[in-house]
Amino acid sequence: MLKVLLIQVAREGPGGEVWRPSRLWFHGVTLPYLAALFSPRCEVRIVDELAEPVPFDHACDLVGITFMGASLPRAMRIADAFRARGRPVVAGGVTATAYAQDVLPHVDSLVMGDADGLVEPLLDDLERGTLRQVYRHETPPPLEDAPLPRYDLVDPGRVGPYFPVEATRGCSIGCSFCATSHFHGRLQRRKPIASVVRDIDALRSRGIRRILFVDDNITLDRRYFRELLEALKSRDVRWTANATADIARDESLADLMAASGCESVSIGFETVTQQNLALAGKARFQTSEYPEAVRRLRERGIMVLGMFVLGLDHDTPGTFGEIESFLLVNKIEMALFHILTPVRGTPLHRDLLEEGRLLDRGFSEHGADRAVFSPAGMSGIELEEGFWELQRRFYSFGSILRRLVLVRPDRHYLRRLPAVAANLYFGWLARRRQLLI
Ligand code: B12
Repeated sequence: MLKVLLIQVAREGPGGEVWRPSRLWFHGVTLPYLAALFSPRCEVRIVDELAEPVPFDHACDLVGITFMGASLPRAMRIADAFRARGRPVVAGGVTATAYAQDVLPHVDSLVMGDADGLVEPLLDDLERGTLRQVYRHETPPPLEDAPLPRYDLVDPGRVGPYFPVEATRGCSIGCSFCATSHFHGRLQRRKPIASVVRDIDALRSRGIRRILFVDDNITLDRRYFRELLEALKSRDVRWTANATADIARDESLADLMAASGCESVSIGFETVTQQNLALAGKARFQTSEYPEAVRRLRERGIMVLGMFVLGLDHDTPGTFGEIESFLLVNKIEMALFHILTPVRGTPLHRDLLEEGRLLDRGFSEHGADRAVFSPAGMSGIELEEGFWELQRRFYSFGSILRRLVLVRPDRHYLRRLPAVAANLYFGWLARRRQLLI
């Protein structure tokens, strides 16, 4: 049997160090899923660098690496190091695909797009010594045969309580800045509900009851989403997922979410300025409907994590305060802010390139706290400073008290209290100007 080592590369700090949290609360399904694709012919070891160091001397026939955003330079150094030890290296994933020309000089092969259906030919070629530079599908493959991820390879002592499950891949909305909706051709593919339930049941049999759906937009096809929720109802799990701001328009759907164990949703609000939404290709949503959406979820005990991108063209130095007050007034439990990153292959990247607004700052700057383009309504410094100030103010003690503690108690009050601990931790990070990962 071939031996394969699969590595998820972490991001480096300014001094080249890798910050390793004591526990990975959330993780992706990439490694366990890839492990399942390789397993029929290989003995697989997976290493998430956020949880353990890279074992450079591990004896294996192939090293597979996956990475996101600012981890690219480190991933390339890791690839070089394995190749220097005589190990062939294959890379894959959204970032590797978007930046293929930067990755190819450092690897033996690159899988662009989904690996489903490409692992067999890759292994055949590896055994024959004829690895190709690029493996890719003409059209994204269906997910009918998606295997059960190798959850057994993940150490629950280091990871969790949330375990990742994938139901769908891709999103058809096509926000101008989103890497994955363009990566998957603005098309959503769905796993059969039976396969999703199989994955969840495999986790339940390991005593895991908390599920993170890693899907870009699991709510897109409402019929499918409802069917999935019906199947979850009897399974006694707690789940969280990405959702869009229109999710609570239909109150019966919100009821079903609560009844199926929905604990929280991450909503891509992106902005509180309607012109920005239009600019980002999300004009079908209305910022004016955000408060009602939050209220409907809140009264059902579903917490909201608001996700925002900063630096859209209608953002000004006043935007940070507007977002903060929206979050305070609506008592939103958590929020993640991200300065826009123009990823190659997205309309945002194309437009900024045409307008001469891209800054040549290197990949290690492609993090949530860096402006790698010239914003329209403020300077890059103002954007970066505004990012930290917003983070610090939102997670300040006063804000936590107003949003989570000194609120009129309802029957879900106690369920929200664990969010206080998460808020305090984020506040501690913000005061040190440190990103979560
Ligand atoms: C879960 C998740 C996380 C988790 C867990 C990460 C982890 N360590 O596992 C957390 C929250 C930690 C995280 C963090 C970040 N993430 Co993230 N994350 C995701 C998310 C939602 C799901 C990943 C997943 O499980 N996908 C399902 C699997 C099955 O699909 P897949 O990974 O694409 O893999 C398939 C193929 O791509 C291919 N493939 C992938 N890798 C490889 C490797 C080899 C060798 C081969 C052969 C094939 C292959 O085969 C797989 C099967 O077909 C994706 C969005 C998405 N839908 O993918 C964003 C996403 C990958 N993240 C992204 C980003 C930007 C980040 C952050 C940089 C955000 C930040 N804070 O700044 C950080 C960086 C973390 C780090 N230090 O590296 C972006 C990447 C965009 C880009 N161009 O770089 C994405 C695409 C989100 C988006 N829409 O923009 N993330």
